[in-house]
Amino acid sequence: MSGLFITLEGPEGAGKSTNREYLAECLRARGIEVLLTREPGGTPLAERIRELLLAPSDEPMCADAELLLMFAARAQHLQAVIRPALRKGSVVLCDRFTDATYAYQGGGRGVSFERIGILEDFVQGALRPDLTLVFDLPVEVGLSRAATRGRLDRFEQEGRGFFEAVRNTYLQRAAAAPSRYRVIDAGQDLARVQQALDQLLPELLERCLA
Ligand code: Z5A
Repeated sequence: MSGLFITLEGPEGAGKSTNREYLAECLRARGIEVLLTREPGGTPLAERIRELLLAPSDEPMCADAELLLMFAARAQHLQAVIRPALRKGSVVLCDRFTDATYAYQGGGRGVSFERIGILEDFVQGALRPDLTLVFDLPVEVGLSRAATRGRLDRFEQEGRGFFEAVRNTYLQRAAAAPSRYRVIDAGQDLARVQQALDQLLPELLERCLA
């Protein structure tokens, strides 16, 4: 694979989507081919799985069903979108990936990390993100940003303890592998978050052009 695989992670309302667009513009302005995508989703089939995952329902979804649907969507996304783009040499900027599974299904729902790791190896083989940007912010700030959007999805209906566990899992994973993760303070105003991204750009460009 000759491209670069960058994932954007973080709890609810962290500004991943907003900053994904900003980063893409910065890279494209320097002539770099960028593919923007997201999980769960990124292909028509995976987007249908996303709808199943996010829609509130009277039938509670068990944790294993949720986990397997995440990886089913990911398998399709990898095969149809991510691997072909990386083979072409593009930079793939993906809004959430398997770190989200560790954070939400692992930290949030209590599925063992070992179990998630088995599916990660099965679905991804050796493929892991080259770089992961974790947009970190206090849970209450993220939830208040999300609340301005109206109707809450199935995850957004969870309680504060769930999101604290999600946030802590991201921070623990970042601390355990600092060469892959960069943690960005996403609780600041947007201009400051984007200044922090600007500071990361030289490293990103170096990796893109390597
Ligand atoms: N999920 C999972 O459980 N397991 C998995 O393996 C995967 C996902 C892959 C859908 O993800 C759900 O799937 C997600 C986890 C689960 N559920 N939750 N919760 P998603 O990424 O599509 O959903 P999301 O995290 O809810 O996205 P989001 O809330 O839209 O967050 P965001 O993309 O990080 O934020 P944003 O849309 O860029 O910004 C949110 C608002 O805040 C918006 O009005 C912005 O203008 C504003 N904003 C952004 N930055 C700032 C700053 N710095 N200051 C002030 N306001 C800001």
